[in-house]
Amino acid sequence: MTGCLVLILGDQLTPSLSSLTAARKASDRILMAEVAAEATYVRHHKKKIAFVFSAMRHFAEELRGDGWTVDYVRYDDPDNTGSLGDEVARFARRHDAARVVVTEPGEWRLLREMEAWSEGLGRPVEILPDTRFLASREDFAAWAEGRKQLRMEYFYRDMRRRTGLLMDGDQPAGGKWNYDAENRKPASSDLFMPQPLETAPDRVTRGVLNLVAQDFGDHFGDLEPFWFAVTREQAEAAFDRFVGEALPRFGDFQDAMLRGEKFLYHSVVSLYINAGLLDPLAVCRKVEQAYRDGDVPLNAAEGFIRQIIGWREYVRGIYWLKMPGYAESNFFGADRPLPDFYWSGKTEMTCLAAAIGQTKEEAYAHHIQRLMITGNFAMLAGVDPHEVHEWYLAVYADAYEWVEMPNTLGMSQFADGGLLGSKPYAAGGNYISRMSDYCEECRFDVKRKTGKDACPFNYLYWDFLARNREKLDGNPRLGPVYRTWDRMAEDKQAAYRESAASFLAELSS
Ligand code: FAD
Ligand code: DLZ
Ligand code: SF4
Repeated sequence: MTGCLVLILGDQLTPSLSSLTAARKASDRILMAEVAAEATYVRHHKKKIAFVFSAMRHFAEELRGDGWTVDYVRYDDPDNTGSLGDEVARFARRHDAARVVVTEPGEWRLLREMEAWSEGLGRPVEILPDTRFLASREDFAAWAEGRKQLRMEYFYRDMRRRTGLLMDGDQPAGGKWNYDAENRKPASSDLFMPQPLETAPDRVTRGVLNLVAQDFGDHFGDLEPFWFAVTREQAEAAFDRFVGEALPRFGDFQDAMLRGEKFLYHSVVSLYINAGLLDPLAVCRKVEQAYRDGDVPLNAAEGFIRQIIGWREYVRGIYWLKMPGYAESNFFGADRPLPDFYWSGKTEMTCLAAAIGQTKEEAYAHHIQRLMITGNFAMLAGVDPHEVHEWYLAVYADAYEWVEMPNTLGMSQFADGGLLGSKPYAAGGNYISRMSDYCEECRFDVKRKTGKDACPFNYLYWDFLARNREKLDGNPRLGPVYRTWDRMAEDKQAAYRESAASFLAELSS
């Protein structure tokens, strides 16, 4: 064969992918492989593996229908070597491919592996940029160059100008760049609650579900009911349902949490965008159109678009700018093992039980649950940020390191010392009580500050601040908080710290 072998990864399911656009149907072959190395480098949630494998199988069929020659290696193929590098070697040799072409992966570990492939293969491996992002790695590095602080807000404004999204001439629609202040309303359970579109598993997905049940039965999470979209058309239908039913209230209730309502007004599309089934710019254009048509308010449209062209692009930029060192970040030197209840959901703290419980069921929790419940607790309790990172990478269907790691180590654990956020997202029970109904059915009392029945978030919050004072004292945004602590009577301070010490001792045992 004189052509190329084009490797397509499980999160590269996009017809306009750079490796596909560079390839020729007549002479090149596509390789896709379900491999143990990718399915187990962390113990991914069962639903995540099922989603990736089923979406891969459907995409391979789409490519074949479009005239491509595709070699597809199933997980249970007896000849499957179990790693992408070995599968590439097997097929490159079998077809005597002139070279291997691949779009860069979303994880640093895999990029390093790929860079070493060519030597063993004895043929060139061409790694192309991933053009599915608005800002290339170089664009982000140029933006970051010379800046003292890398604040998302300024990056986001550049992305608005560049895309023209929600711009009226050179001014932001409505006169403001950011409507976040309007997006912090608590929800109440009697509101009409939209649900994400559920896709019934077809024959291909059923086959994958059987495989995952058999080979990944000991991984975290419930496999069924499985309702994720696994093709572009299905994902688009799910997104259209969101725009029609949930988007109008997305902004208002973006930070709210309710018992029994796993999705509220969120889109539940991150897994589709990250796997390549939905195009990030196209979904933003649809949302802008809904605003221009008068179907959704500006705070909803802006809030949604900011998450995608702002946060999503920004965290990817940070990841590639700071890796590999970023993975080692541990600003507070935290070393507590991740509590077992992160895997079982068995805890008397209702907020954590709810967030972890739905994570187990759906491989999904929305942003504030990830940030202010599971993330906040781990940081306050001093859990090793690398254990926290591995947990997030494993349990969510949308998790790939480029997006998960900066969100976890940077935004939620402040392990990068403030590169990504200007202060730690630390909060006591009062915040959770204001934004949710969790505390109404909790064995702990959110109003109590110390003692056995007090909400653990209350004393852990002060203990965290006191324990890490040396590291945080210079942070201007924490000045008022430390002044409050300093004004507290000594016995009250001691009570906070004692309650925290006995809670943490019990947690460790
Ligand atoms: P919506 O609330 O409907 O938001 C719309 C879209 O905006 C999302 O689909 C997503 O594409 C994008 N988005 C929103 N917030 C972020 C963000 N902070 N970073 C990047 N994109 C964002 N997101 C992932 O895609 N993968 C992860 O592995 C991941 N890990 C996270 C870990 C932690 C500790 C935290 C705090 C956040 C993490 N996020 C991650 C960001 C965010 O929580 C999810 O993108 C969001 O909850 C997905 O649900 P949704 O599709 O309903 O989003
Ligand atoms: C997440 C995942 C899983 C579970 N399995 C595979 C697989 O078998 N084959 C594959 O090509 N990709 C898989 N993926 C996605 C990769 O892990 C992902 O491409 C890298 O982590 C880079 O983002
Ligand atoms: Fe969570 Fe505290 Fe509220 Fe219980 S009282 S749900 S532990 S915030």
